This record gives sequence, C-alpha cells and structure tokens, in this order.
Amino acid sequence: MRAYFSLITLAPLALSACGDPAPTYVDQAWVRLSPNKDTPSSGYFVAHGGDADTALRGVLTDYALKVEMHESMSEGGKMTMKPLDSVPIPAKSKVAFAPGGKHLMLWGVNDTAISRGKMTLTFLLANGDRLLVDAIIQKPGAVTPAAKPEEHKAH
Ligand SMILES: [Cu+2]
Repeated sequence: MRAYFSLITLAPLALSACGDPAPTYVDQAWVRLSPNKDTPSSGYFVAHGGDADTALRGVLTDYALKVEMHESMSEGGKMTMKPLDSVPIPAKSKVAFAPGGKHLMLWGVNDTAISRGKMTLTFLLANGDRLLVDAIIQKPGAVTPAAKPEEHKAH
C-alpha cells in the first residue's frame, strides 16, 4: 500500500517520511476552458483521503479572478447548481470533482495560464494543509481531459 502510494504520488508529497501518516492529496486536475470570456470555466480533480478524515475548504489560484466549489444536481428535470463551502474527504476515500457533479467554477482565467496550458491551484484542507496542484487547461472543443485510459472508458 505504501509502495503503491509513493509510486503514484506527484509533486507535493515529497516531504512525507517513513512512518508519517499518509496525507490527503489531489491529482488529475484539469480545467475546461469556457469558450466565452464572460462565462466561467469549470475545473475537475480527484481528492484522495489520507489516514485521517479532513475536508476541502476551498480552492485558490493566482491565475483566475475567482474560484468557487459547486455541485450540479437535477431538480425536477432541470440541472441546477449550488455553491459548496466545504466538501468532506473521509480517510482512505476518493472524492471526484467530475463533469455533471461537483466542480470548480473559475472566473477570468488569465491569458498567461491559457497560453501555458496549465495553472496552479491551491487546495485548502480543514487540517491546515495547502496542496499545490497543476491543472491542465483544456481548450474549448478539445476532445477529452488528460485522464487515465480506464477513466476515459468509464465516461
Ligand atoms: Cu458551477
């Protein structure tokens, strides 16, 4: 379990030493850029719970004017969404922000990030951890996210 965990670990966790509790981490982050500058873009990722329960309290970035956490739901056959203040990430769980469900809304994604094709997001956890994760920016009309093949099939 520990060996597998460290193999798939990306940047932010290099400080964790042997015997430390497994931390919560985030990966597979991507942003679907809105075709229209006046409407928000959406962001998706997967949060992986560590050894202890925590919660996601918000997401910050230097590369957009504003970020909110939302959840889409259908009410009486109509899709609506509501803002989320906090999203629980139970120990050992996998919490996905994915199209049609929980998502980030990002207003005013900046041109530098767009031309670079990625933007850094900072995930604020209830336990005080801040996770910096690069999200790939998917331009409008692009086919699918840079997801792993098995997830691609599940769509
Ligand atoms: Cu939304």
